[in-house]
Amino acid sequence: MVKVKDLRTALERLAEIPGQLVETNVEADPHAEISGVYRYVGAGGTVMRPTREGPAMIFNNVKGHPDARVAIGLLASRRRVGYLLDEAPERLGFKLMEAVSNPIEPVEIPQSEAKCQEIVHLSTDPDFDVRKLVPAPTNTEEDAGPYITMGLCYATDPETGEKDVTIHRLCLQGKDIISMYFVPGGRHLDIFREKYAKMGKPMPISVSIGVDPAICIASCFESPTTPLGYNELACAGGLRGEPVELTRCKTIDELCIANAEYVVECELAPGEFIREDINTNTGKAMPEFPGYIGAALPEVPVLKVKAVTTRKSPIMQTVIGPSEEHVSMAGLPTEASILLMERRALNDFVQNVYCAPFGGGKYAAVIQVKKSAPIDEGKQRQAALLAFSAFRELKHVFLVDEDVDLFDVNDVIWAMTTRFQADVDLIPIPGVRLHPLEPSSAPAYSPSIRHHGIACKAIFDCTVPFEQKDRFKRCVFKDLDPAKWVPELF
Ligand SMILES: [Mn+2]
Repeated sequence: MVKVKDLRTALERLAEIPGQLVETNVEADPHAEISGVYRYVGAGGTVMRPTREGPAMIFNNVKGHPDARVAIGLLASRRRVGYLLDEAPERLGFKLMEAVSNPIEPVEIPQSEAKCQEIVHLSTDPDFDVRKLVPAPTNTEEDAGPYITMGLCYATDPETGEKDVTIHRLCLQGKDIISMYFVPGGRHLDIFREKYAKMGKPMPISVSIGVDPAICIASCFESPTTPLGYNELACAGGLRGEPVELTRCKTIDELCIANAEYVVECELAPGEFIREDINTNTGKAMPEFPGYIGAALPEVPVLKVKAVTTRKSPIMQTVIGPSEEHVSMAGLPTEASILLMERRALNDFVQNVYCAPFGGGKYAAVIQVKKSAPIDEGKQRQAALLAFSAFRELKHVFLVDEDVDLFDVNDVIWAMTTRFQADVDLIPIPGVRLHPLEPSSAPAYSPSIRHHGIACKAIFDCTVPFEQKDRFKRCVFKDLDPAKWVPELF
């Protein structure tokens, strides 16, 4: 198998595995068609049905962009992420937990060795237009415009010199103008942005697109697992066992990912804002991970594009917000964050964690525990409380025993059906801050909610009380090797 070190080698590896990658030479319009097609091919996640788990896909013939290709759905399957990170799918949370605990800092390589600068387009060129250079899809016909959905935004704290990398939704608004959305609530780049704004200085940001999938996943870690000052690129280094390579940008004082397909070199203008749907007036931004289209905001910060650099024949990477790809990117770091917290507090009481697709990777976690003695009764609820501390955007925790397959949502709901009584096993936690994109967390929905983005979180304890375990034994079938009868299936 080819070693994965960038987007191209990731695609090469998938091409070696049956059913993991398809290509089309039929022309596709980045305006609504690429996402429209992939919805049927393999988006999954919280996308409206019909959709399914399927292969990743490459569009070789992109309307208006003769030199480019577009890759989508690279991470839209847990099994596929396993192939790309060299790990069994059910162990991915543990692999990320190890990586984030054993980071390897990125290194800088000379520009002459950085593939991302094979071609350089400067914004001082009179023909420069980021919309013509970067084939960013408009995901639905209502969207505010073309969005860079897989851009690794890299910037530096102007006071401490500390670095951060995060993925933000970036809308191409003009020939050298991009709007940048920050979810309110102290995202690390937003803290940097406020510091630059106070100094009245533009903030250099490099946006690297089309990179090693380990970087896309590691960049989705958040506080408290990766607090302010933790460069998530070091976690990507930990995942691969070698450092991420960076190089110096051409026009701004910042580094970018050396093997990226595209780098958009930008400066965030202090005190400048733009209405997100300035070009469409639809009131809509783009499809977001909870499965609904995000509202266009009246005021979002403005990036001034200074240059676009690319590899030769670059491959644009994109994601459908509500797809399984988001579940992988957000959910795996969340699983790792919860596991890390549980290990520290409760040793190995928690067996595994699954941030299931129905929560978009953020809102729902299934936690599997093993009660071995009377003293373990109640520890499962302590485990749930720890999970809420490990990740603040968690809404629902489902607790199951060791004989339930936590990755099989049917098995989890079976546990809820036969091991759960709502009056004693449903634990509501009202008035807790959640996330602005979750639409039921709004005063209009419930009188208990004081502000938009506050929720009644809940624990669903679907575990058997320890002293009653004997009454809840699942049917035991004869242990044998089925391959004797149907070798073609096993
Ligand atoms: Mn961070």
